[in-house]
Amino acid sequence: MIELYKFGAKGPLCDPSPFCVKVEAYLRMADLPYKTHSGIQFLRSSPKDKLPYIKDDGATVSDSTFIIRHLEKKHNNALDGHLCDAEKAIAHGLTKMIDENLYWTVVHARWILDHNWLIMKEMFFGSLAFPLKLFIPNMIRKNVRKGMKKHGIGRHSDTEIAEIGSWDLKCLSDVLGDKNYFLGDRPSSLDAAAYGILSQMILSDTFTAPIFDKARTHQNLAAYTNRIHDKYFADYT
Ligand SMILES: N[C@@H](CCC(=O)N[C@@H](CS)C(=O)NCC(=O)O)C(=O)O
Repeated sequence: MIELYKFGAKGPLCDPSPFCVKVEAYLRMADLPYKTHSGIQFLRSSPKDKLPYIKDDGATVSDSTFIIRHLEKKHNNALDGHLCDAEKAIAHGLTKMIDENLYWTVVHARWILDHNWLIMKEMFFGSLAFPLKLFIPNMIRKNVRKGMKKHGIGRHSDTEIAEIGSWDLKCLSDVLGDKNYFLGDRPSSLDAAAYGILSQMILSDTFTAPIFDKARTHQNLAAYTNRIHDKYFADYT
């Protein structure tokens, strides 16, 4: 049985990490049986110090992209087997846009916008013992800010970061159009990645940000996210 290590459900989201949601959505869309282990402590046992990772028949695979490639290979291209090479290329390109670009606008909205940071602090560090809770959360936030600067996204203003995200959202909305899934009538790994990020932006009302408002203005993306949620994640309300 595949074992998925993740942070753990928050409200309607099976996980606050888009990458953990991506892998879980893949497993559900491909109808592969799995069980989950939830907790921030699994960061310590993760080979790449990040979540998600999986254990599968004695192999440990870390990073959502490697996990999905591993599962596709092992299970006869369960989700992407019906795609032609050009569609596979589109799926790859859009998935990387989501993972490497749009993702950072969610990180920015949650960790950097002050009103959301207050919520994050309570949500993830509220149970820390005194006096750890006085400095650990701020230290981690500082590291996130530093990482964003090194990446480059952190050098833009709040408005510019939201604008960068809005270009990606328009691109997703235009590709989806009025189709059921991004590449037709059947889900592909791109849908797992898209649901991973869009669920964070559209389904949860814990955090508020201009980029989340923007996501909801794309009616096809909002309807799509709710549709995927109802079909594959109805057990999370
Ligand atoms: N490229 C990785 C990214 C995973 C990732 O960034 N996970 C974040 C949560 S969204 C994480 O584990 N952060 C914890 C940390 O950096 O300490 C993937 O696709 O799985």
